[in-house]
Amino acid sequence: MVGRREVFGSLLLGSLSAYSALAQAITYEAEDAVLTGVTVATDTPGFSGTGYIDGFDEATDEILFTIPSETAQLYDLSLIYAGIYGEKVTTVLLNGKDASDVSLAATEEFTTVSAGQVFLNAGENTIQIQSNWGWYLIDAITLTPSEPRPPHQISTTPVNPNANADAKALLAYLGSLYGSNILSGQQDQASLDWVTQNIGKTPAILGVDFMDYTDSRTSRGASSTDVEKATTHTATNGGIVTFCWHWGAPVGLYDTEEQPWYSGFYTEATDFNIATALADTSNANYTLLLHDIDTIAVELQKLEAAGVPVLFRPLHEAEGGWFWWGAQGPEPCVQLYHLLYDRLTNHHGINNILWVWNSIDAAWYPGDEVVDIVSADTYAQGHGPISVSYNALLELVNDTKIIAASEVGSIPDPELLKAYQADWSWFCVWAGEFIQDGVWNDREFLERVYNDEYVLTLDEVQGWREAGAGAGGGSRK
Ligand SMILES: *[C@@H]1O[C@H](CO)[C@@H](O)[C@H](O)[C@H]1NC(C)=O
Ligand SMILES: *[C@@H]1O[C@H](CO)[C@@H](O)[C@H](O)[C@H]1NC(C)=O
Ligand SMILES: [Ca+2]
Repeated sequence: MVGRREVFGSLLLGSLSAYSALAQAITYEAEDAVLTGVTVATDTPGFSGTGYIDGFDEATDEILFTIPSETAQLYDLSLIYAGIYGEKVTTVLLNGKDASDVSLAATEEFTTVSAGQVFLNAGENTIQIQSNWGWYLIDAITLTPSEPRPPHQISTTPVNPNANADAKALLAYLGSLYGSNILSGQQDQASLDWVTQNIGKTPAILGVDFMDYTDSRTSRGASSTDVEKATTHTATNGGIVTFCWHWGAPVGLYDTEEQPWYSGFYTEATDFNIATALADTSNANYTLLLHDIDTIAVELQKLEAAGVPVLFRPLHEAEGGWFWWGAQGPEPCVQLYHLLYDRLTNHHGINNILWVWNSIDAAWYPGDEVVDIVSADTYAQGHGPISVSYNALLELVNDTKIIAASEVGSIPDPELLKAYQADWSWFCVWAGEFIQDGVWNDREFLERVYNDEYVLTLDEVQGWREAGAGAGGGSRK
């Protein structure tokens, strides 16, 4: 229990309930921890305890705290630091793994910054603060038992007022499971089949792509049967489908050896400029965008006619900037999203779509009135609950929308999802190596996940349409 002291002067508080609520925040002084390559200093005023730690200048420098916890429990972790050398980044490890980076803004005084949540085991735990960029002062860390999250406030009414019964039932079904289960998902039919053949269970959700339907690709020989595969997965096999769209730029593909046409959704493979194209509606490139959207509309109408609602995730990972639709910043991207929504919903009257948005940054958010579900794509290895992204999305929509892990490399561990209250509605593992190489997800782990009660597979989502209709779209959970 070295270095432990109560943060709040609990004896000064009058009421017992206030005492129990506040007394649980515990500070661990850095100067009392095990130090490697760093030193205790006292020159900068405002620290707690008897000093703070300076001298993070080598990659191996670290502070190691030993933290007892009476029970296995989730805590909010904060760092008290001073950024007197400017903006930096530090790395925090829990029990020697699950590394996460914490940004430290430049400050003149000691300041508290959130370092996310940590699930401590009963007994002794370790928290390490490792150099990363180095050059910051660490005074202490604090741990506070996380507040139980209040009940979710999600809406299960589609944003399109004319959404059809299939779309309504699907959103209501997802809402009825939210926080109680996660649906398994797999990108690509061949990879989904690999799971069936090797793990003995079939993912509930098939992820497919509108990539190879538009002119700049079909004119160069591309073709796709993803719409047929999606129809079979839902109409014949009783599953659920999600479509992304690696939208090849309609024009301006470099089509060179380094940047071949089939990479045409990447910013670096085209000089197509989304801001210029959207600047006026008489522009030839604006017309080309509409033409591509109209091409996808034909495919969506086939799915609608076949009774297949679509979790549609266009303009994904926009905030990363690596796709042309995100290359000119948030404004043209949000404009393109509204154009897509309006063209498909109002012009074509397509009503089987649930609209899945895929960036976390609020500057990119297209608005509550055009988004049914928010999501994030994350490729961290090691089966963590991705709780930092989950909590950021929760904040983005104030817990009013369902949240999905729309692309992952490693599947989050169901035990950690529950412990961290990271209530992702579904996960979708990306295709090929991510599911098959034994590195992102090893065989033993896949067998455990696919047999976990918390994880729903194709056999367990049979009848979702009736269950969703029964759950009643429009309810709030
Ligand atoms: C349309 O985009 C192409 C490819 O970036 C570009 O060369 C062309 O100038 C654009 N046309 C207009 C009218 O802006
Ligand atoms: C977020 O939701 C809570 C609970 O419904 C509500 O009290 C609060 O006003 C909402 N905040 C915003 C910013 O919408
Ligand atoms: Ca201190």
